[in-house]
Amino acid sequence: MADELIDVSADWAKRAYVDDAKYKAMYEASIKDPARFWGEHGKRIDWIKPYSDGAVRDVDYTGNVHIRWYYDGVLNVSANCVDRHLAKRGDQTAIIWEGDDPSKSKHITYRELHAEVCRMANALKELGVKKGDRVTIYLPMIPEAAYAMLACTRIGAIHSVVFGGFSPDSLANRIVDCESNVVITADEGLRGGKPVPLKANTDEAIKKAPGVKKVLVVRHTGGKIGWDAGRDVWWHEIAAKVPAECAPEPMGAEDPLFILYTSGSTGKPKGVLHTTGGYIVFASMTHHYVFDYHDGDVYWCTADVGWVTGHSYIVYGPLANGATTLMFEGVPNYPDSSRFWQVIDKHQVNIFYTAPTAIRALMREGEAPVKKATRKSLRLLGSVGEPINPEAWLWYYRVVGDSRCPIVDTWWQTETGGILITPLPGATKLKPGSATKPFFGVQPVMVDAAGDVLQGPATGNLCLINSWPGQMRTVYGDHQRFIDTYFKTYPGKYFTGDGARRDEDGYYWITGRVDDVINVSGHRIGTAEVESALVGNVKVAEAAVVGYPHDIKGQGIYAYVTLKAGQQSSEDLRKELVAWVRKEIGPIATPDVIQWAPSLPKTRSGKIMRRILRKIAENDFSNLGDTSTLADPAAVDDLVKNRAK
Ligand code: 6R9
Repeated sequence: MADELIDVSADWAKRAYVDDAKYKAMYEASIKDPARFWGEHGKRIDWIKPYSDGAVRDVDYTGNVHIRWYYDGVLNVSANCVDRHLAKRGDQTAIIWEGDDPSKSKHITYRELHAEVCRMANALKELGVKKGDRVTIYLPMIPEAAYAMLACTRIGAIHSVVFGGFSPDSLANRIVDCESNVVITADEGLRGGKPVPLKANTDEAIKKAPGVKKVLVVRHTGGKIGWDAGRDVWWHEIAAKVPAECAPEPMGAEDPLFILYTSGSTGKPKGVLHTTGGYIVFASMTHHYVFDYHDGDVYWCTADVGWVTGHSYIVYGPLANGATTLMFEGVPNYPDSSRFWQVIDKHQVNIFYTAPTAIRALMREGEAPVKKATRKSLRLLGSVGEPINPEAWLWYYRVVGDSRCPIVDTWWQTETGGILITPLPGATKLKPGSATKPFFGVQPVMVDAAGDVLQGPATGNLCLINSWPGQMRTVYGDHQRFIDTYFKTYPGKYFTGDGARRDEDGYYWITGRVDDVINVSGHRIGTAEVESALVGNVKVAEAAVVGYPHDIKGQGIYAYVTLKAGQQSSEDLRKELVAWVRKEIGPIATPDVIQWAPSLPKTRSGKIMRRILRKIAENDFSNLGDTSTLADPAAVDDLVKNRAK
């Protein structure tokens, strides 16, 4: 079943930008002469000073690693996402906002977007923000999040968006790491009818991030908040005073655009740095081809702007293309599990892009909530964030898309800036569960543990050779960590951290992370982060965290905890530790299972044997492998015997 090939209807293919032959020709050209290919496609963006032919591409994956694209060009991202559309589509809707409360929605035209972005840019200038400064954005899914991002790019400030679900501590760490002096937040967010105390969290975070001098606050729910008159500024008050015009700052193509923190296998989250020219070319081009975006289409990506998917495919890609992009504040099951499909009918959505975890959760509710809406406007479906199992894929295809909408299963990462492996609708026959083929310019290779490149059908670690313009340039403030994380394992290649299989048709099947990163509901969590939160509790001596298969979330978080001497395990303590991790990191890191471990299986050199812990968490005791190298083999027996239910 997993290998059945699904073709798109002839009607559908007629409208598509590319067919199979065109994909092959363009792909070949992109690999044969990348500088020429990307030199041509870079022109889809407006440049204040065009890049020269010789400056399209300058990449070295060895030594100190440098990646530069369009490097002598000058441009401004907000001008590309807003100003350049004014003449032709000033009155077209740029953003449809759908509130958490189904009775609340609004349309923002490109002309209105221009005024709001300019006002916010002027407000930031008033607060002392200058070109190159870092601004932290901690906002719910409201249009002001897009205004804030675009306002930063307008004046050349570097934004760092922090997901509204992160705790005050996580927010503080991110503010401190990039040394932002200004935070943009809201009184509260709203999800599923419940308020999220963003301003209170910000106040709490700033106690640990004293460098913050100004907080710009959007009034959203009108909820009660604390106020520091010397520091806090209402957005609506300053907006009423500043002009609705602000000249876009000319930026070098390689000037930083934004930082986005993401979890890795070790240490604290890293600040992934993207730069201006290459990122916007790549976000715009992938949005155009992967979603086959045509003028007038209504496009909806359900991600949060706190993740890279929200950056590239709610804000930058769609707006650079003059699209109508829908921004949804709520959750899939509020007021009920028909919400997504109701919103699709309400706003006549043509292209819908969501995550497998949402599909699996909605699938569990059966077909009735889907059938409550016609979904007639739908033309294309997309998936992102984690592998989609064929069962969920087929349900999405048959039930949601009525077997007439192709699905684009898009594989990519925060680090890649945009989609790298994906079907192109109209060109690529689909296989449920496979991300299929590389996008233009992308050269995946399968590598075995020894670093040898595998040919033909193969299973191995997924690496990329050959850069693409949207690639991250460095880890903010730590270039050595960039080199060590991505280019050391397999010298000369970018290592993704994912495992994959390439089948006999050259299709890629991503199997998931091969490092110590867990993908929970499409969110990356480093096991090291959860462990460090756990051992931060005074009652905990040691902790080891692994992922295990979870029906809805894809992977769940399984924590083995060794208590300090004198501490007694109990249901209350379990709850206390779960609450502790939620407070330290945020609800996305909530451990699903805590198993008390009198001791953890370790090698004689003291390394925790995660392979064994993963097996036990998976309830698979058949092949625990060689335990003879363990310092204390009895530790394993105890864990097996007491495996948590
Ligand atoms: C865009 C995004 C990246 C990790 C990535 C991989 C997993 C994303 C996927 C997928 C299988 C897909 N992933 N898309 N796995 N099929 N279509 O999610 O970025 O949050 O950085 O996560 O997500 O494991 O390495 P990010």
